[in-house]
Amino acid sequence: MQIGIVGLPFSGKSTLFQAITRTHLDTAALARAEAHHGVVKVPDARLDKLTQLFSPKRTVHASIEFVDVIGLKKGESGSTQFTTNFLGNVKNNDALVQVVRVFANDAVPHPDGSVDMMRDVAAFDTEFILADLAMLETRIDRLKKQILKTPEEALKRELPLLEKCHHLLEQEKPLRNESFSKEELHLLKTYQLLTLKPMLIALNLDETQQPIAGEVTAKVSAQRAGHQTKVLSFFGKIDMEMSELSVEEAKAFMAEYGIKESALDTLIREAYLLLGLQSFFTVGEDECRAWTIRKGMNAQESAGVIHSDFFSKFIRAEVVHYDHFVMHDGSFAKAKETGHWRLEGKEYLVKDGDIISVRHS
Ligand SMILES: Nc1nc2c(ncn2[C@@H]2O[C@H](COP(=O)(O)OP(=O)(O)O)[C@@H](O)[C@H]2O)c(=O)[nH]1
Ligand SMILES: [Mg+2]
Repeated sequence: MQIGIVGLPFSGKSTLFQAITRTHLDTAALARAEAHHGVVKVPDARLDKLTQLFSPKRTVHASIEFVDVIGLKKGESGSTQFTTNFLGNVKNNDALVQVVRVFANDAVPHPDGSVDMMRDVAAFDTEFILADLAMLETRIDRLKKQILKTPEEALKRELPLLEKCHHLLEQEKPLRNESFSKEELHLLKTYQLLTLKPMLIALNLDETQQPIAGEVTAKVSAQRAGHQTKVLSFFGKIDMEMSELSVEEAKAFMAEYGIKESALDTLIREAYLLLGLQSFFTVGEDECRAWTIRKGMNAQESAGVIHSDFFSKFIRAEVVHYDHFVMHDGSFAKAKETGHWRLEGKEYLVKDGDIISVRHS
């Protein structure tokens, strides 16, 4: 799972990236025209408890990869240009965090001349919608020609779906806020549509803007939040400074500024849950581990996340939910007696917190 951090130049992408990955990029690294990648551990109290119960040799947290997406440039007209190169970089991500500048900083001029969060949020939707429309038009044309030659069922099913998407986009509706069936989503997967990617709009505020944080977030939410669009705010500069402190220092720092949760925690939590990700666990004396899947993934698909062989050779999954397991003092036998330990087939929809053991051939 990879989450791309996108946003206009000087919105605070690299600042956020450094805060959540707890890395420090020097001036030279920041200036280089390459994307920065960082793997972030997802904090999970349940995994800590399982580790306590099993005392395994190692514990592996779920992780998400964050990428500081680069390539957004200033065009000849002066305004920001969403090049094919940039859009290509965006495509590789499963979800997006869009950093939007709210902070004022005269030393760092906004590329479009003024700070205007609504304009910047709208700009991304518009550009992504246009890119998706252009791609769909090419595909629809090609598909129609193909159908004339070989009227296959699969092609016939795909055409109305692409036309439905095209119609929504023409009405300026990003696809991530619409509902699609599982089959439709599967068909759409190959197209890597930009507006279908879940998006977390992260408003970057200055510490002096704390009093307006709620108001600003609500304003953007009212206009933009949707099925798979979430809005939150953070304090880029403070959060980066905080990520460089020890745990005790960070606590004191947060108390001083009245911050309840760091950007690191808020963002990882929100990105993970709100962008449709969830965890299941595998447990044992060797390893306790949290695995990341998308909501709606079935047992076979989830097994495939552990190992591709587990997908192809899947027979059944032994499942007990974390809550039930803990309720039975971490005993599989007791969970079995009460029917909380079950054997599930391929199609079983894995739940957040399921403890799974895969039976395979
Ligand atoms: N005052 C203030 N400056 C910030 C904040 N976040 C980022 N900056 C500054 O804005 C500039 C651009 O930030 P950077 O993270 O490199 O932006 P990027 O181009 O989106 O990666 C840097 O000089 C940051 O120090 C913030 O919350 N407040
Ligand atoms: Mg940057």
